[in-house]
Amino acid sequence: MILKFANRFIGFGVLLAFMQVTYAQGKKQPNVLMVYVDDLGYGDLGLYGAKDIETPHLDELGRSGIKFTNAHAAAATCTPSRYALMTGNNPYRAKGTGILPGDAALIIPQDKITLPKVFQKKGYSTAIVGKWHLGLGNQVDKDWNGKIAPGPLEVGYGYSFIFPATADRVPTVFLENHHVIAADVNDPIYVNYKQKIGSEPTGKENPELLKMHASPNQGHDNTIVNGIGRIGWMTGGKAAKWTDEELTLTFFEKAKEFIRSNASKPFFLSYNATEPHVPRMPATVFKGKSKLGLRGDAILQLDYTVGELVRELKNNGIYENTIIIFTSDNGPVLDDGYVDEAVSKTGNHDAFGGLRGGKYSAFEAGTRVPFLISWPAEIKKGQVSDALVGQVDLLASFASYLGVSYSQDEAVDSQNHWKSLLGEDTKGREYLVKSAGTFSIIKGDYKYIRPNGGAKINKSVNIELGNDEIPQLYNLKIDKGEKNNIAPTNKNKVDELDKLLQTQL
Ligand code: NG6
Ligand code: CA
Repeated sequence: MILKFANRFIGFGVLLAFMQVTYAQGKKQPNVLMVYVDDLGYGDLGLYGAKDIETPHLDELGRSGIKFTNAHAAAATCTPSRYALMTGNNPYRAKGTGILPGDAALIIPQDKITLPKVFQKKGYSTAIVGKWHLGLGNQVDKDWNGKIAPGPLEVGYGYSFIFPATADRVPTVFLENHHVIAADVNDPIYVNYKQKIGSEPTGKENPELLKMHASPNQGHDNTIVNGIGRIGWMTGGKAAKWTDEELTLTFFEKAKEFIRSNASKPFFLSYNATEPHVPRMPATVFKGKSKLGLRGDAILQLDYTVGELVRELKNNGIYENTIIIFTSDNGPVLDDGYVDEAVSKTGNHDAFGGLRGGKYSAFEAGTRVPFLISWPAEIKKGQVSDALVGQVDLLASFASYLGVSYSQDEAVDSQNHWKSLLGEDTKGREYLVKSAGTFSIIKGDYKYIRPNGGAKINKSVNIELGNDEIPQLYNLKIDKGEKNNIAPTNKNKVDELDKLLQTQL
């Protein structure tokens, strides 16, 4: 009895001591809101130089913390970049990390550390709302009408409200945790990426039903949903199919709900916006609001959304101690498969921010993306950082800050750059490897692109891919636009970087 009492007393003492430490430090674990957007360019925000579109909420976010000028996605398309962000491994380390179809199986290993697991290990509530595009289930062939697993819940998220792949791929449905929302046994959903199924109209057979046409030779002419031809075929699920104009409203309401109900405990929320990826079909109230056509309108909607999320944090009194990270999975593209006036209305707007290439490209516009971080309680406002940082580093950086350990071979490419993220270190990485068709490496002022015999231009999207049979070397400090290949006159540097790159593959 006495022993029991003594035990309790000691337990209480420990608790008290712990409370005193926390109290003495005066610090509560910060919340983290990670806004990961789709295909936004280095030049698309006011803060990064855009003049023909106004992005006040995002500019304000950047001004209240740090704007990074040298931050990179691991690849120039969605799936591989997201794979790296989630796993801390560059995408070329695993097979099948290219752009996934909408019926793909999950590609994130369940037995290894992931970015959300870092937070879960510290008792955070974790959630993902928005685009997924990392596969679902154990196989392609799956029952969309029952439980769909594994998925986000099996790799670190406690709550998930997603769409499976991209807005232009079937199935055009939402999944909450393991189930499709509004799935109906009497109208079962079937998905196929090999051949047409069911009798729903397709863009190819019924172009008269389209409200937005596909660009020539760019697919997007399979099953029509909401007047838009998609990639892949789907049948059934009448009640489950989304209306594009409601996508973002649905996502940010879910995100706000999560913020509200977790306001009193630390959380990690991945908000994966779909803008400005195709099909650009924002809420009607945003249509025609920018002078850049629907792509610009979608960016305005994104800016508004981020403003709303910040407002929600403020309303709940947790804005000051929330780290907000904003970045994009890859660079911009104008015509990515639909006739939506992105090209004809772009005018003087330079989504590429003066960089060469674009989405799909090894040139800088493919992977160098806007990257903002704010944390009013800890990060000095108004900073601009040229530190070299990779999205792949978020895993190790947060793990180090939170004191979470994992075996290094689980996330080999992720480095701890916590100090760079806070603006306390201005150098960042020693070097960074990127994979987009061909491999490239940035070290200091130099960027080397390995020779590759692939196509030089993707003609449909009108983007230079960065491929060349000869080595390319650019001095990014004086030639951000990668115009002047100095490889022929800098053989030593080429050799040095080629060797270094080899050690990373
Ligand atoms: C491409 C699609 C493009 C887009 C992209 C994925 C064609 C011709 N183009 O294959 O429209 O969906 O995949 O974009 O099908 S990403 O940002 O999710 O990687
Ligand atoms: Ca993307």
